[in-house]
Amino acid sequence: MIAAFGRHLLVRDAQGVTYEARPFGRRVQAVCGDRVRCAHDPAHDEVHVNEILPRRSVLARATVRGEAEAVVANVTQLAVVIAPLPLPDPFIVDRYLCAAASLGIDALLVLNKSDLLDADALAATEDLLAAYRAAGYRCITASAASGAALADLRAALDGHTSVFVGQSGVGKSSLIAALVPEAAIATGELDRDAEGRHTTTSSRRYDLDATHASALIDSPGVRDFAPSIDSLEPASLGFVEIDRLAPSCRFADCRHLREPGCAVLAAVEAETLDARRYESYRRLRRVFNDLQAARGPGRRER
Ligand SMILES: Nc1nc2c(ncn2[C@@H]2O[C@H](COP(=O)(O)OP(=O)(O)OP(=O)(O)O)[C@@H](O)[C@H]2O)c(=O)[nH]1
Ligand SMILES: [Mg+2]
Ligand SMILES: [Zn+2]
Repeated sequence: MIAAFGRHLLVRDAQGVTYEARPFGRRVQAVCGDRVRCAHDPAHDEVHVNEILPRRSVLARATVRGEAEAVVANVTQLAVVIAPLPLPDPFIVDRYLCAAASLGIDALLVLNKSDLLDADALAATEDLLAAYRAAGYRCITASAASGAALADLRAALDGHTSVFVGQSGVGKSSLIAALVPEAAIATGELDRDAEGRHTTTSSRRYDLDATHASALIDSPGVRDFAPSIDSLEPASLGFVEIDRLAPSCRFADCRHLREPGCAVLAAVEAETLDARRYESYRRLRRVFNDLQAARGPGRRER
């Protein structure tokens, strides 16, 4: 499925033909990226989406009530986009990386608008990226406007279904438009906000190449993102660099908060673990606990 606008769906078949469709029945809650079974209703000349095929992955956000809400399905990679402007919120980045870890899918950081970076801004953003590089995440500094590093980006997207996520205005749609001519046309006709700016209002999938082996999903920008992290290992919440240190903690069930002999706290102290990433871990624990509590008594972790 390519896109959903409420109950108005856009689907594409194996031959690449696009159809407008409707969900058949209330239980069919398909999201962008879903593989669906459709039927043509000759009486109304409509295409019906009858069934969602099993999902290999589903990126979900947690609602304030602690419930999981599917955002996109069947992605194999999360491309988290940041830019010098709007100013990056690294906590949002960390939450997406946490979601990727919980899904067991790849994650990639893209710093867009490299054409805007003067020497000072470049140093500040490189500092931010250094913590992610140290943790082992792949980072690409690119520009949709100048075309810089788009070949590197394309290579990192090859063979994947990647969803582009991040704050509004970082250039997700612009990057996708620069990579996929079809997307450039689609975004040209999209809705504008009050200030006349283009802004994406629903997720949409594009083939990156003719073989359908690689695809990109554009998604609406967010102000915040709370991953639905039910399945996560509470000991690390997907922070790969904490994962690596945890076996050295004195206690096997160490939460890395104030336990004696904690290797994570020691690494923060020694400045070998990024203090901001560690703060992000603590904040995410609180979010995780609050969401568990919102879902009802008895589910709060310790
Ligand atoms: N200078 C510069 N501007 C860019 C670049 N990429 C995007 N922009 C501009 O940034 C603004 C936002 O770009 P979009 O692609 O709409 O951003 P988005 O992330 O899709 O935003 P939402 O759909 O609201 O989430 C537009 O005015 C773009 O022209 C870039 O590489 N360099
Ligand atoms: Mg957009
Ligand atoms: Zn510890």
